[in-house]
Amino acid sequence: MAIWLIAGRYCGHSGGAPASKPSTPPIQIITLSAMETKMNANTLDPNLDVNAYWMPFSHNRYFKQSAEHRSNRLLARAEGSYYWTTEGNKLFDALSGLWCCGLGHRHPKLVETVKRQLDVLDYSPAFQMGTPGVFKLAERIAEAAPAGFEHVFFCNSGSEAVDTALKMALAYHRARGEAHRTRFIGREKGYHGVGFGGISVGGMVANRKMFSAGMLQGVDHLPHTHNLKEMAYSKGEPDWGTHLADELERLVALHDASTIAAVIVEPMQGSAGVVVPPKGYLKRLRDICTKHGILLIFDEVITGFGRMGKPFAAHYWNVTPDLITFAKGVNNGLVPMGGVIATKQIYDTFMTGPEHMVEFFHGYTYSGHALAVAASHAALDVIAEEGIYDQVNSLSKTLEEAVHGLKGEANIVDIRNCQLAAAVELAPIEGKPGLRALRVFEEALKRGVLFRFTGDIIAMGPTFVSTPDELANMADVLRQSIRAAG
Ligand code: PXG
Repeated sequence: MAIWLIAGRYCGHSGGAPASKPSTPPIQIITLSAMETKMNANTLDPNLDVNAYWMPFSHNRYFKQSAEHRSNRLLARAEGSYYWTTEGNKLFDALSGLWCCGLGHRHPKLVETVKRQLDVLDYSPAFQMGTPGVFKLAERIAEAAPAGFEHVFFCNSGSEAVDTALKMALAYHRARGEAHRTRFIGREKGYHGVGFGGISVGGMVANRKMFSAGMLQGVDHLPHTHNLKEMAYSKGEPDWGTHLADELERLVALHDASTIAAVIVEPMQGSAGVVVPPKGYLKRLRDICTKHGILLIFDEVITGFGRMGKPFAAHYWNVTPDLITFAKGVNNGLVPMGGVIATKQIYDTFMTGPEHMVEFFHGYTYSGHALAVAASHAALDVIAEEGIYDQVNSLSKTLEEAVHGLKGEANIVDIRNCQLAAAVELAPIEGKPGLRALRVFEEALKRGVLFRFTGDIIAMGPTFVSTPDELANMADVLRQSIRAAG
């Protein structure tokens, strides 16, 4: 079996992906072992007992109820922009895993790098020790970030990254003698993972109400900017809604700036269903934070490392926060990794007290895990070598045309997009919110596309190595699926 790299860009292997038949001669062929080919074969097990696994953020009962309900939902292998189900069906991956595998699945360079790392060093203690690789990676990530960002703290997920950033904000103010700055401001519909800090600043009611007893105190929320009446069918940033950033001034006036540690927002809200910031909104948040000495945290777990056609959304919107959280794309989802990028000023503020003492009482056993680090080095190499940012910028236009071409279909109430992310919002079936999107999701699986649905929104975040034809086909399958779902 051969893997084709066309003009240096990975497009899948010769085992079946449509992009695998190169129109130009491949510049490199890597042969997979026979054993790997065998391992990738159809692994359908009719006796699989699905009961014990408590699936995260899933309808466990529906999934486990019948084989029909999980048809095409057990994945056996992946390559490039495709998954193969245990039934042997091929699915186009319309969300890059869960927004994390933008470079395509099992990219040969990443796979080889991680395999080589396993032969050299597995785990090394994260505290008071290090590896050359993790220091070098921090340097590379800081270099990729906007000017002023010079330090990187590693963890293992977006949720941990958010909790780390919130702790940094509190401790930073304390170290500066402003321990009274304890409040956080998040945003309605925001998603910042599932730690207690993350759900407290997050704005998703379902993720909050069950755990209300454990919420952080002293958290307020800016209004969300998702308003179909004002902005339905916007291409890119909506014209309406910039004024909603001024709500921050209202909260400052209510509590006094001296009590507020940080504002945290996703530059583009991903989990809420690709809610794109209104023009000038982020800049206005930045200005208000600066005016009042409040830290601005950009949660770039989805927007970091490629999806915006720039290293970070901070570059794309030319707005510089004080802390950036990342995860997912940092190593293409290969090994769990997250982190926080801090400015020199924030880091330096911590560097006080006796030199032999710990400065920041925080960290994880697996901070900077050698495998995650190796995968991330390879991912950063691939992003540069394959011109991923240019590729995303050009594909984004195709995605915009493809999804907005669905306008006019019955049961669609909004279509929106931002760089290589898009969403189609459906009208809910009366009294049964979420059911229409579930039906569309299932119809699309039958037609060979794996979408993400949340509420009645179908979200798309295709891989950076998708082809224009694949994106057009994805939109066409969505059209057919919406029609079939009725
Ligand atoms: N912050 C943001 C902005 C995220 O999008 C997290 C934090 C949490 O990351 P972890 O690694 O702890 O899951 C996320 C995660 C979706 C979807 O369908 C989005 C996420 C995860 C799963 C699904 O949009 N975002």
